[in-house]
Amino acid sequence: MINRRQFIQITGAGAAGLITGSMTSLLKAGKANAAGNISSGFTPDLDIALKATAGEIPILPGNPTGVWQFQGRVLKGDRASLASLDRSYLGPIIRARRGQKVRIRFTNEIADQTIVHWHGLHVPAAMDGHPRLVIPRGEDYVYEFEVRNRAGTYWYHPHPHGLTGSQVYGGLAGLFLVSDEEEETAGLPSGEHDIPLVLQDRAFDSSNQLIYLSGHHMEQMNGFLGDWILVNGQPDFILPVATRAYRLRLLNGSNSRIYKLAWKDNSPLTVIATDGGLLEKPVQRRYVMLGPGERLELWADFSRYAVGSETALVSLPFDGGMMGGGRRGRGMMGGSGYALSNGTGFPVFKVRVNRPAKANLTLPQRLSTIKRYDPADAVNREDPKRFHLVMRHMAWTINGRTFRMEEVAPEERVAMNTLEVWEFINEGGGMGMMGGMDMPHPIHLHGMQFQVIQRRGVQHEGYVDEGWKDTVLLMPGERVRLLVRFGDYPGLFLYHCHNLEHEDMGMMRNYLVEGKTSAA
Ligand SMILES: [Cu+2]
Repeated sequence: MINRRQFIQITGAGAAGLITGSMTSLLKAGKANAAGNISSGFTPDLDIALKATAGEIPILPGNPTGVWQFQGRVLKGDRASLASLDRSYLGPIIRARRGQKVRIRFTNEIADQTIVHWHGLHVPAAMDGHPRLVIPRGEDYVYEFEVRNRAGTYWYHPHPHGLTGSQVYGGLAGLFLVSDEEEETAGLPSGEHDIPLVLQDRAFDSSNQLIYLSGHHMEQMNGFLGDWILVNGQPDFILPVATRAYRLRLLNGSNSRIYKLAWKDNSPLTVIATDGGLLEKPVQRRYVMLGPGERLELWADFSRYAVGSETALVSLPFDGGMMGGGRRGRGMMGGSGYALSNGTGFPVFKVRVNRPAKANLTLPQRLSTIKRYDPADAVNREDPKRFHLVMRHMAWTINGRTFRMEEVAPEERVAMNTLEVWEFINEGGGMGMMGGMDMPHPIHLHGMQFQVIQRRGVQHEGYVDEGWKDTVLLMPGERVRLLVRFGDYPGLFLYHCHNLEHEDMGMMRNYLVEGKTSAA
């Protein structure tokens, strides 16, 4: 498989401007688009131009902040398929229906090489944003895929090896919301009552510019933690609501921060969806854990609040398993001088009940149908594949290995259309382990949604494993068993820690789906 840049190098054209008409048609001629070019056999329902570019945006009072951001434009299809978040560096919200064919013409206008990953979406390997497919500034990569996922809250962000943390931190991330018929008949709040909330933390210097890692190895081993909590790119976020029910779509888009979310008044959270869409029925939790990359959707009914009252979503204190101290900086908690370590409590956003509602919805008792995998159908049901999350030679590894661009170990080979049991183990004790260095690891599998069938070593109740997942959080001492069905797309996909600093250090591996090429 080659991308356009490699093609140009191979053919000796050297620069995009030198591509002749016949070469252009040659580039477009392929029946199956496996190389990021426009494919003649693909008729999109939605055709989008998306670029990663540098910009400036006011975040804190005073100087604007230099950021990177995705900017989009609808070329064909419903203009409402792209929606910008007000005054935010975040990329446009992309809305698509299940079954739609989507083309995204991505252009890289930032200095770094990059590539875009559609987190949670089931797409062919060439469309998944593997780091081997990176493009330099000035190049483009065309994504073409059919949306096959259930309705849900997915997202997109860069995935170049070693640079994902800095690029997401710089502002490159956006939501990808999928709708379908099942969701539409579930009776959920919609329109202005369906609210995306992207949680991220950032650190700023005295002229309001973003500070990332200092370059200290220990800081990267921990993962980046900022002392400002931003919601949809804004500090001190306030959500104005009416006295009625809302659907709140939460994405943890932070590099390494984990949230232990609860309502300020201790009322239980009503969870209606996880990474891969709606649960079968709502579940209640006193609090929920949300690791980097994970999504949760809440049913939040403010009808029992008086107009003029306030509440808040908070992050409760927990043992974050930090390896060292946090960043020094100005704190949002009244300027204590220290940043928020992973596990320090803080308010996430305020809710201000500012108007009465004329009508309300009642919480549906049935949300969707989830087809449960049967562990007995797994090809390795007697012998789960085990993946140990361990530190080795001062680097986070999976089974002692770090990322190599095209390397696939024996246990990382899987067959198309087979169900496997994968177990991730965060129990430390690996080679080179030192005491007190256990850390949480949110593990993300590309290409599909999986089911969590067992957790051991868990000391709390904040997980929502009832629904489809693509990212699963393991706190120190925990192990989790997953049922994973490898689908109909062959090729190289990633699995990795979604602590983006861990990922950039190489806590990422390939898995290879082997089998005959499907027609799709
Ligand atoms: Cu990790």
